[in-house]
Amino acid sequence: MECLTETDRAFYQVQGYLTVPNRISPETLTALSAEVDRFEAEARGMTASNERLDLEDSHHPDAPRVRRIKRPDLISPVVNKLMRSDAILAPARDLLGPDIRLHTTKLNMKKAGFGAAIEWHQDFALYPHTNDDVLAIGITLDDIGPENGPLMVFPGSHKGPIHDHHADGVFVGAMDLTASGMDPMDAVMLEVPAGSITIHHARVVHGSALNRSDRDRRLLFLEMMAADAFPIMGAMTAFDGIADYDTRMLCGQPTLTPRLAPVPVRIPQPQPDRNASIYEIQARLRARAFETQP
Ligand SMILES: O=C(O)CCC(=O)C(=O)O
Repeated sequence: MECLTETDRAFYQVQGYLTVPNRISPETLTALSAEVDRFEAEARGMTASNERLDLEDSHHPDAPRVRRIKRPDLISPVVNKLMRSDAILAPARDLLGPDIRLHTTKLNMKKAGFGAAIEWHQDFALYPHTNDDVLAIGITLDDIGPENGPLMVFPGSHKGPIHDHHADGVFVGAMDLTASGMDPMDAVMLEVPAGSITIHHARVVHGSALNRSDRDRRLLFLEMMAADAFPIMGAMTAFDGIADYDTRMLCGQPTLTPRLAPVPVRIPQPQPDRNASIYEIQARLRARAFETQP
């Protein structure tokens, strides 16, 4: 083990999540916040989301509202450096082994007063792989408490089925908790100070509410998997052949031999008609659990 304890790893394996408080240096946190400010400034004057920024439904060119910075590892040197640092990769290796590939990155803003909810879902429903050594590391830019839209997870749900994430015959990236027989009271909130990391297993059921509070909840997600976990047909994982796929190696060695594990899988197809963000596709779910924007 490089940085986690055996107790941490056992907790993650049983519960499907883990928090590691105060893992990110104050200097990195300040640099990340400055990057966020830079991208938010870019949104002024924008009339629609683009390949860099996903805008809130209530965005206005004169009153910019960003809900997500897309692929910040590609447009922010600070994020890219952090993603490749031991602050992130040491705990990742403790849980996934030495060979790790990036799936994607995103910085969900959930700004004070209006930051959008993310409906309950399992990441593995969006991108099923040949084994489930797949997880997301969240880096908290702000203190996270019950009031500002904490990430919520159902402990142990990563050992259960992949739930139905379809509505009206189309994949919507969100599940109806009631239909799946789950009670929101069983979810736990990941409350951690700024500069901490959260880790959640790709099969764990998770979501987060609208941020009505007066405090931002900015959370950078780095999603990754063991290098021998390969996407299954229909997964929302885009790459141009193996050379492109291998550019995503974060550490260790790539392989051409997927490890096949007996994991439950549902194919996230048919997809909605356009390449929309999770916020847009989840809007098709009829039984939404969380309040939408004021
Ligand atoms: O930002 C959050 O609270 C949830 C993020 C998430 O699950 C996602 O973006 O897929």
